[in-house]
Amino acid sequence: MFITNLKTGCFFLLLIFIIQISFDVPKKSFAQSEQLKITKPYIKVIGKNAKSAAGYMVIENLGGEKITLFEAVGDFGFTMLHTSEEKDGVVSMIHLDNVDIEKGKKVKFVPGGLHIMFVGITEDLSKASKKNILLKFKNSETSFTKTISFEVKAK
Ligand SMILES: [Cu+2]
Repeated sequence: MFITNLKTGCFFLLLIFIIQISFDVPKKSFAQSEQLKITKPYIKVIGKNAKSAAGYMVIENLGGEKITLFEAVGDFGFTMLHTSEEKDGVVSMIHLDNVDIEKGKKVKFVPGGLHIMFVGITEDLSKASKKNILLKFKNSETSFTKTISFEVKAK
């Protein structure tokens, strides 16, 4: 009887411990990702079976410190962070390792400027209505992710 109680006691202690661990970790990253507000996410696709496309959105930093976007991941091709620059009438794209969003600021990914570049696209995006993109962010303490549903706007 005592042994059974001891075993049961240990089991419940372990269970409580496991539950605490599994709740502690997501709570922190949840709080971090809540500091970001992402609006108007969409992917502009031109034509059928396009091999490349661009993603746009507005990221607002509601937190108390700088947050950096360092990667975007989709399941239909490779992604990069780009900005566009016009020089002597020629528009070229520049690869970025990071995009900083200063505290209290909004950073707009818009046509002709910042964008998520999708290349080597493996499916006909023009047939999709939405695509999930995983955005990876970091601040001075940690890194965290946010999955955003991007509306596909095909032309
Ligand atoms: Cu680009």
